[in-house]
Amino acid sequence: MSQGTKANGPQSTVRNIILDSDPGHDDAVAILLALGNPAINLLGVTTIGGNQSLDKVTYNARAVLEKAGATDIPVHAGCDRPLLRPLKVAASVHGDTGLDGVDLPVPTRPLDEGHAVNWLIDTIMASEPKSITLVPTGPLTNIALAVRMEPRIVERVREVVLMGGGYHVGNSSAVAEFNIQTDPEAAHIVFNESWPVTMVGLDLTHQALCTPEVQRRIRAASDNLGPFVSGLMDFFRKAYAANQDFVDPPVHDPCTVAYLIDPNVVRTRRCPVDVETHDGLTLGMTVADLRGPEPSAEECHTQVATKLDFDGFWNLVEDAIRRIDGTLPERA
Ligand SMILES: [Ca+2]
Repeated sequence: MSQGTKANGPQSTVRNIILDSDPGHDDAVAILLALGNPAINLLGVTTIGGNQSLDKVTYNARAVLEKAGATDIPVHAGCDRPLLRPLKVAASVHGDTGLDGVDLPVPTRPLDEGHAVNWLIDTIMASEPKSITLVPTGPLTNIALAVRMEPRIVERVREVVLMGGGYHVGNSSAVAEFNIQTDPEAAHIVFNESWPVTMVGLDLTHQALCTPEVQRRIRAASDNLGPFVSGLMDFFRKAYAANQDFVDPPVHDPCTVAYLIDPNVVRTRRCPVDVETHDGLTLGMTVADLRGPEPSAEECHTQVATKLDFDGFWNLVEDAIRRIDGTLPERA
């Protein structure tokens, strides 16, 4: 499938996005949702050490694009560790490869040259102002470094829609989520820049459960990506049952892309959010101030995702798989 077929003129409502990710089972679904929805134009994937080592997640990103036939999408490798802290990968959730549970195709497209941070800066600065949305679904190290190296990207990016954090829920600790706690200093930088930030956190993504019924539908959607995603979910289901006492696994990362496709699928509330960087009980907590009336966009540049339209979300995922694999039924 070629991304060039998506309408992308000045009047177009198609969103140009860059996925900054650490695939990862749910990152893989986010990539497929971005590829398979006509409202999204995926400009490229940048990678970040997180769920697994940088080398492994970068290979996984390329392999997922290969599986989807999207070898026109560039992949640039980014930082292999957080700004200040050692990387602690999430092998218990994503396995030794980072994408355990499926056979990955060997990527035919070579890894693109150039560090992800340089590519992010160059791509954003060469584009029309406010034409690119950043979608980080891993630790925020690459994005924070890009801001420090070229502060003008803050004005130039349309918005940042990230998976991370939570206002009432944690998973790495009682109050902190994995992506944010992995590099809290980077997250602090990203949340405190003036660009619009939407935090799609655990409060929202724990509603995106891949139930057995959802998984059956996805498996039957096509012969290629249907069984592929279902295989990923088989592993994810066992990992979440063993580690976090979930009956069905929450598929976090594609909720960011779903929000960009249709904000009715992912509801938000505007509120100040900051990140705890002090070591101790609350390291990496995203502190959302939900007191008082909801502030305006002029008063507050951050918002948090609150309520998922479960059926709407999974319809988008199934639809994307069908569109990529060419099994989308013609609609009257
Ligand atoms: Ca991720």
